[in-house]
Formats: sequence, C-alpha cells, structure tokens
Amino acid sequence: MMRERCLVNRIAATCCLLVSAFWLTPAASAEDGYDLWLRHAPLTGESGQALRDLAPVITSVSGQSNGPGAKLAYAELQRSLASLGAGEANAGEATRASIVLQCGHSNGADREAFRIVPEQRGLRIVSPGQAGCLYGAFALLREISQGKPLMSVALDEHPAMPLRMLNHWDDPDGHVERGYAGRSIFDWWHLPELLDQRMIDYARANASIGINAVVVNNVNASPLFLTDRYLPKLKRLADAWRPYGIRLFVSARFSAPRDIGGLDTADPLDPHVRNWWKARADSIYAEIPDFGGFLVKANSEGQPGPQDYGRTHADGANMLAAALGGRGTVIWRAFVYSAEDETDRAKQAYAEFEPLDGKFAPNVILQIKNGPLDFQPREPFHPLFGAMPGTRKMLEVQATKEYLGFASHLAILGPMWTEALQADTGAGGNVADSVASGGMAGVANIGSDRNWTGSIFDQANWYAFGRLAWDPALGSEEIAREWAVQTFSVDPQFLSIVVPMMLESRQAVVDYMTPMGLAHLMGTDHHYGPAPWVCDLERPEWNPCYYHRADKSGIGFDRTATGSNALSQYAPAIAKAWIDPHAMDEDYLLWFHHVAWDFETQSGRTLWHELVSRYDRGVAAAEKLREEWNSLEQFVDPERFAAERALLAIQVKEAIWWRDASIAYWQSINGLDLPAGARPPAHDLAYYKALSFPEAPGQ
Ligand code: GCV
Repeated sequence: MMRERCLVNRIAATCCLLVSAFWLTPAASAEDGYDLWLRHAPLTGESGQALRDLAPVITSVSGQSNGPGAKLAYAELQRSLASLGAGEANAGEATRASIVLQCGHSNGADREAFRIVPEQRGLRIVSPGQAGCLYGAFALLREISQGKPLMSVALDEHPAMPLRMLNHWDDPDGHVERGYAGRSIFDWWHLPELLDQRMIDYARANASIGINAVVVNNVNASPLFLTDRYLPKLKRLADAWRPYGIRLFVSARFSAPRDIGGLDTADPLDPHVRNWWKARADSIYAEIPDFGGFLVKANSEGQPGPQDYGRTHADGANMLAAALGGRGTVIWRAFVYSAEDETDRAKQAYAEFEPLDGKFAPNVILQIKNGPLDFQPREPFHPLFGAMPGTRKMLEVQATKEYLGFASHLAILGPMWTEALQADTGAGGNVADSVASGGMAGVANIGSDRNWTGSIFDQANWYAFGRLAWDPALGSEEIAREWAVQTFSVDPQFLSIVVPMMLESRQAVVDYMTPMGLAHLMGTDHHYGPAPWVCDLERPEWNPCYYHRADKSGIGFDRTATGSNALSQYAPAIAKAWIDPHAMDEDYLLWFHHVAWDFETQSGRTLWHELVSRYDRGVAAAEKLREEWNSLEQFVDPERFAAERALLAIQVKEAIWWRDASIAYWQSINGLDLPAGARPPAHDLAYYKALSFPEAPGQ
C-alpha cells in the first residue's frame, strides 16, 4: 500500500514539476499527510540531477543479506531512492554508484550502531547488528533528502540511550486518554487475524527515527492486556514490529492477580502473587521471546500499587522484575502524588522515591516526567534527575500536548525537550546524562486520523522525540529543518520562514497560557482553555488556584524556604540560580516565588504590567504564526496548507481567549487597572467562567 502510495506520489510530484514549469506553483498536488516525513519527494535541481547520474545499485555483503534489518534496509533504499529520483538512471552500468549493506548479527548493545563509509564509487552501510543497518539506511535517506550529495555522506552513530520508547495511552475499546488524533491505531477487535497495514507503516516511521520500543496500552491499565485472550494479539504485533527493531511492552495493572488471577491479594511479597506474575511472564515469553516488559503506574491517581499492602514502590517493582528475570525490564513511573499529603505536590515524587535509591533491581528503570508537576507548557526539570545515582532513570515527555492546546495549536516541542535534556542537574551532568543507562519515553500523539497526529505540525513532535532520544545533543533548529525539508520543501525561502515559526511556537503558547512560571491553569478534566478561577474541587491539587495562589497582595507559589522549600530538592548550585526573584530567569519566577503585584521585574515594569505584556506578546506571536503560514501557500500543497491555515485561525482566536480570560480573572483578584494602552478583555469574567466544552476530545 505504501509502495503504491509512493508511486502515486511520484507521479503526482512529477506532474507537479511539469505544471510548475508553466505556472511556478511547485506545490500543486494535494497530500493528506499520511506519508509523514517519509514522502521522499523527487529531488529537483542539481541534487536531483546528481542522484539520477549516480543511480546507485544496492547490494548486500554475501552471507549477510538474509537478516531482517538487511532485507528492510535494502527494500527501503530501493524504493525511497527511486522515489527521490534515483530510479531514473542517466548513468551507464559502469558509472553507477554502489551502496553496500554490511549487516552483522550482533545482539549486543552495539547492534543499533552504524557507520556510513564513503568508498571509491559509492558507500558502505556497516553495522554489527540488523537494526543498525536499517537505521543507517534511513540516515542516508535523510541526508540525501536534505540535498547532501550521496558520495559525501559519512556518519558514525550510536544511540545515546538504550530505550527510545513510545507510550500509548490507548484503551482496549479504542479510546485514547489525552489523545487528539482520533481513535487508537490498534485494532484489538480484529487482531490477531487482521493486521492493518498501518501497523507496518507505523513501525517503519518509528524505525526511521530510531524508536525501538512501544508500550501499546494506557498506564491507567486494563488487566485485559495480561489475559490469554490478548496474547495472540500482542504476538501478532510483536512479530510484525520485530524486523523494524521494535520491542513490545505492556502497561501492567498492579492488581491483576486479583482482577484476573483469582487471588484475593496483589501483595508483592505474597508467594502466590509472585508465582502468578512469574507464570504470566512465562506465558508471554513463550509467545513473544523478545517481549520488552512492563510499564507500571502504581499508587497514583487511583491506580492500585504496592502501598495498598503497606509495601514500597521498590517492593512492587522488584517483584515484577523477578518475574521477568533477565528477559525484560520493569519501567516504574515516578508520577505519584497523594490527596492525603499536605505538602506541595511538586515535592511528592522526590520525597517518595529518593529514599529508595539503590533499592531497585538492575532491570528496573524509574520513569520520570520532565518536570515535577505534569507536562505543563514550561516547568523546571524534575529534581529526581539530579538524585538517585544508584537507580536507572528514564525521561518521560508528552507529545500529545494535553496542556498545550491539543492538536489544535501549533507548538513544536523540540525546544521544550531540549530545555529539559540539557538542563544541568548539578550532579555532574545534565538530564540527558542522567538517563543514559535508561532511556526516553514519549506519550504518543498518534491516532487513527489520516495524518496520524491530528495536524501536520504535530508530526514534527513525533519526529523530534525520536531524533532527540537517539541524540539529545541535536539542536532544535537542526531537527525542525530536517523535518520541514522532508515533510514540505527544501526551498530556502520556505525554510527561512517555517523553521523560525516552529522554533518560536512553544514560547508563544507559554506566553498566552502560563507566562512567567504559572502552571496548571487549564480547565478541569479536559485541560483545554483557561480556568484559573477553579477552586472548589475535592482534592486541593486539582484546583488551578492551588498553583497560582493569587490574592490581593500578589501571585505565585513560594517554593523557597519560607514556603514549601521544593527548591531544596535541587543541588545547591542549581537552587541558587532560582533563589533570588530579582536575579533569576523570570520564566520560572512564579513557579518558585510568591511576589507582590507591584514587584519590579527585570524590564522595569511591575509584575502586573509585565504579565499583561507577556500575554500580549503571546497573542502577537500566534498572529504572526498565522500570517507567516498564510504567506507560504505557494510552497505547500492545497490540502495540507488549508488544514493548517484553519488550525492557526483557531489558535489566534484561542490565544486571545486565554489572554482575556486570564486578565479578567487576575483583575478580579488584584483590582488593578490595565497598563495604559492595553486592550481590555472582550467579555466580563462571568462570560469566560460560563464557557463549557462537553465535546473536548481525549478526556
Ligand atoms: C494517564 C495526567 C493526565 C492523566 C494521565 C496522568 C499520568 O494527570 O491528565 O490523564 O493518566 O497524567 O501521567 O498518569
């Protein structure tokens, strides 16, 4: 199917080139986004000519061509180079370039590494393993797509971390928690008999950016996934993904021994419970020999866990680790907080886990969200990354944009994830260093929508996740450019507008939603739109007012020693940078400090005036995104262009809504006038409070 699509795309693109010769509209053919960054549109100009002249011939080193990675790499190069234009050979046989695949059979850590080595008339892709060969093929195609001459590609790469994993929050009935791209892509109803082609196209897309692990179900887990009924379904997927180097994981419900095992307890120290999990693991491995393991959300937001039996997180995780043995990994989430705990929610995960350092089995990895709260538009990095040196750790980020306007708003997350990965923990390295023996997990933004992610630009977040997990030192600009070239156009004029648009988009969202370190002001349940006024929910930390703490005198959460002292969870050198409200990075000001409305900020404006100016800056940035996109019509096919134009119009409307509703609310608290010249909110506060969104997706 994808092969036919490529052919159709090639014909369409060729027609497009012919048409453009007359009308200069290089992007006239419609596309629906299904092909992602793997469109491999024909190269034009000198690079296209050079590729046609070389018309590379692909071969495998004798005796090594039968492995799954070698076969896929061969097929991928054949079809994608042809799609890029290399199939239309100008060269005679004698002058054709050669691409040689040399793929070994290593199962060690080096199996994913690869080198691309230039040779006299061509190049060689060398890897000790099968997956590495496939990664090498995709890397070569990526380079060529950027216009790099085939003969000058030379790479030597290995992944920065062992697990580069997508977490799907998908339920058996097809619902996706916090998913904004339609229903689940997993058709549990028709599996195992029917394997949708999408499952292969999905694996191919993941492999192209180095993703090597997938958790197929929601961390709010249904025990169904551990039943015999699901084994053949899981096996079918695992078999389909194995050649692409992807291992399948399952979110495990901790109470499964009770829910489906006929036991009256799930106590991790109970021998019957331990035997039950061991037997379950054995059954899974009998069907899926390379099963990755379990992801567990325990004692968090109502999920069952070891604390239900007076045991610790380490007791729970180690019991599952023993059931898997050397065959797999337990990924235990650090996202916990409790209604009964009076302390700052942002402190609770550290308080619970830090004392357990060194107590987890070697095949347990602690999965920690990028910030201490919950995927906000901006948070400081989680203090656990600078702690627990005796524990393997993994960074969890969220591609779905639960708190950044869903798939409706353009917000490119590469800059946000880079901010986290490159944050100095004060413990001898940055966050990326601290997860080097664990990995990176991305809550997947993928659904049944034809374009996979709900909007074309949200594909860039899937792409950036894979690229950063492979190499956290990559720059956001480089990643955005790579993606934009492959997804849209290599035209320098187009790139000079779209790449900055992408890079600026996340800060725009921060500014119009939660400027200066504010957080969690989103509407209750659906997390869409402003609701800073909500203060009457049962659990304190469900209320936006818990986070902003605004009153007549000021605003912000005091996390210094005079308040919750969450600052003390960071290394002293790091805490020092945030302790002085006058000298610190003001992007985090109200995260760490409660300050007066007339506090003098670094711009010389009062805090109140500075806040208003940041809201205005955010709205202006959203308007600029819309205008810039509208100036790019000549470079983008009509279908994708129109879809994004419509979304950007929504974003502008909603940026204004965020600004106006927030300002109306703050004024109701502080009683202050707007700065001179500032536009008053379009409606009164009662209007914004009365808005409701029963159809908001993903809840
Ligand atoms: C899967 C947030 C989300 C929940 C999610 C939870 C988590 O609270 O709103 O939908 O549950 O994070 O990460 O476990």
